[in-house]
Amino acid sequence: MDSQPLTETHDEIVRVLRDDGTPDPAVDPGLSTEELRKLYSAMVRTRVIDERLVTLQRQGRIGFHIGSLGEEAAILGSAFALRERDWGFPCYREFGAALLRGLPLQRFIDNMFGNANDLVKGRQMPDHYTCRQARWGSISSPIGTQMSQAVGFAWAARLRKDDAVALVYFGDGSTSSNEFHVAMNFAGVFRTPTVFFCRNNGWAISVPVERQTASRTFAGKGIAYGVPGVRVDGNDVLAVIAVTRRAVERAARGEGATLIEALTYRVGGHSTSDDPNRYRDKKEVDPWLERDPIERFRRHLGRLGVWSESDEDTLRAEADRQVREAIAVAEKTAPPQLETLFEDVFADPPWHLVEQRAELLRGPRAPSAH
Ligand SMILES: Cc1ncc(C[n+]2csc(CCOP(=O)(O)OP(=O)(O)O)c2C)c(N)n1
Ligand SMILES: [Mg+2]
Repeated sequence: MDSQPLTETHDEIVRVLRDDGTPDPAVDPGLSTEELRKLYSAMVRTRVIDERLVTLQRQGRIGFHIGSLGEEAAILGSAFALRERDWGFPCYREFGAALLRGLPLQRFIDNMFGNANDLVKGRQMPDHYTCRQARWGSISSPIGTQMSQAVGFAWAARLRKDDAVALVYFGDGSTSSNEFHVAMNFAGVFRTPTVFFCRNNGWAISVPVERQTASRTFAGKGIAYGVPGVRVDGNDVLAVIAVTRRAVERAARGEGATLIEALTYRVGGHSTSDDPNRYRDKKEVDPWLERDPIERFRRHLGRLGVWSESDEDTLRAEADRQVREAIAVAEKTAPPQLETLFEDVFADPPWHLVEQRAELLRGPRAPSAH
């Protein structure tokens, strides 16, 4: 695998798990049993948390969630391929990868509630956690912004002779943002150690990929910038690891950026605020349920004899217990103090903010909607 050039045709889709379920030894990243189990557990944990958060939103206990149902292989596999010293620059759909990198579950759930322990002090939407210790960029809602941040980070790392690589996540829709073109161009010219990880999940809210681009592939967009592109089956976690590792190694060697297009599918709505039945035929979803990345990986582990029914039951029960505990703690935590609204911008707040703060604190506090 390592000696093969990155595909130039952009037609080939790299896979490890073949139709008959056996792995292709030429591409298999060769994980140890312990690594396989850890990776699978992280994928299941992500799904369990996702499902619980959707329920919480439906119960009116949190305001919003943006999930990763069906995209766990692309999200977790790519994060798994990073080395500890590398950085991830996420968009809003990769909380599972952040947890794998070391985001504490409680901190994530505190952000979902925007409570007093939320590091962003309840000022952001849910799913906008931050975690520097996991070497993870903080999340901005405007799509694409993280791409120029990742390229800037990677360029700075190169100037400092630090071999850290920056991997940036974005969706198919974000390839139409200014930031994509700016970032790809800079990465191509300066050969920055950046991995562009495009989750092609078929949709950008209600816009299907056919309306997003006339290009045959998203990987092919790299040609214009001198950045090699590669397509990978984004529901095959081992293939995602294989191609991401190659791109990370290539970047660390000083050979520049790679654009990865991971073909996957957004099985759920865009977010809990979206109803995909308004614009998408359910028949389109069914074949993707058959290609569920978690089921597929579990079948592989079962064949290898490294995962049993009882492992599955223990894992799901444990993941469910952990998320419920974190939710119970977060829900009991008070909201941020009102005066925190006035912090973090001015060292010496101007007089009008001092007055507004005093006025706010004189009045009663309105109850939360959640
Ligand atoms: C600059 C900007 N324009 C529009 C939006 C509204 N918006 C939020 S997510 C989204 C779709 C993004 O789709 P994609 O990049 O494919 O990512 P996905 O949600 O499918 O993971 C849009 C248009 C935004 N957040 N920022
Ligand atoms: Mg998309």
